Amino acid sequence: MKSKPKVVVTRRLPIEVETRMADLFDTILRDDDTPMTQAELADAISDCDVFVPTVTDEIDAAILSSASPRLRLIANFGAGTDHIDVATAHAKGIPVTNTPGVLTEDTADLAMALILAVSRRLVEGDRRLRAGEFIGWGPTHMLGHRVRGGKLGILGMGRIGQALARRATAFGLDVHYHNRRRIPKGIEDTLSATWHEDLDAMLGEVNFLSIHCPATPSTYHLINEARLAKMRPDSYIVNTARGEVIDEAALAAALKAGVISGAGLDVYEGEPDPHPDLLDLPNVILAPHIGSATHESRREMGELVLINIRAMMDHHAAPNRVLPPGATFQVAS
Ligand code: 8YV
Repeated sequence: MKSKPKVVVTRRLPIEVETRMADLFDTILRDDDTPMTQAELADAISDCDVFVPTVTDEIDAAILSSASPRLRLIANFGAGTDHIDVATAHAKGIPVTNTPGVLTEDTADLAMALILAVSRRLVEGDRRLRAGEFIGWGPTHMLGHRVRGGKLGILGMGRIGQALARRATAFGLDVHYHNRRRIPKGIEDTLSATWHEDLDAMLGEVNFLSIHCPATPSTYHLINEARLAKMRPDSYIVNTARGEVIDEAALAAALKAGVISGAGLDVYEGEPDPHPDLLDLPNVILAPHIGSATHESRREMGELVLINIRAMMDHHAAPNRVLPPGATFQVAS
């Protein structure tokens, strides 16, 4: 590609990323930071060489049918690509890239923070104090559960799951995991992690369950009413992955009925709105999808978007190509 590619960005990005993009490409940036409507997305994708969406954009087959014949790349700002119909993009010859790796440690930090905060009732305590309900220390006030010595179940032992395992060990948690495939023995040993082929068996054992698998048809509502019923009443669930992995209505009911003790959530099925029943429950922490919300992660995510676009322009394979299941990698011409 000889002239500068036209790059359309759907949301405001960190200013240093926008500045660099504007230097390098013919970049169309947003003035306001609201998610685009489907009509706006269809319009935006119809006239560009590179499209840069985020998790708030639903890039389905209908949007892809509006894509400009010039469209050479969808460079997602974010690691998860469940909001993009990657199979249809692939069939149309449009590569999709993402931004993995750079947000791993920050997201694992948030998962660990939620484990600590929910089991020690930190947010509930803050709310109570502000409401004037702290009338002094009491021997039986605000009791939570001890982290050290507990068992943590990690559902999805990829980069972020492994980063959480490293933190959890330092807090004295015994690490268990369920993953489609067992991770290599050497990594298991380094993480002192025990593999469970059977998710249901792991659920009955753990004090904490932290979700780190992607949202796919096979992980949809993986944690449902029946699986919640297998968990211990003194256990907690943390989700910094995707809301769709948990049946949120079933989770709200389980929390209300005391089937489990609490939850720390950063992601929701109907984002941005959590299930309404969750809003009234004291034993739930509701974070606003901030797993990668550090200046550092967001800058580095922008860097990866730039690198993927530059590689494509130079006729190299974009380094962070995402392929649909079963597809094989082909170098772009
Ligand atoms: C990102 C995320 O900030 O990377 C992901 O998949 O869930 C978030 O942490 C978001 O996707 C930005 O598009």
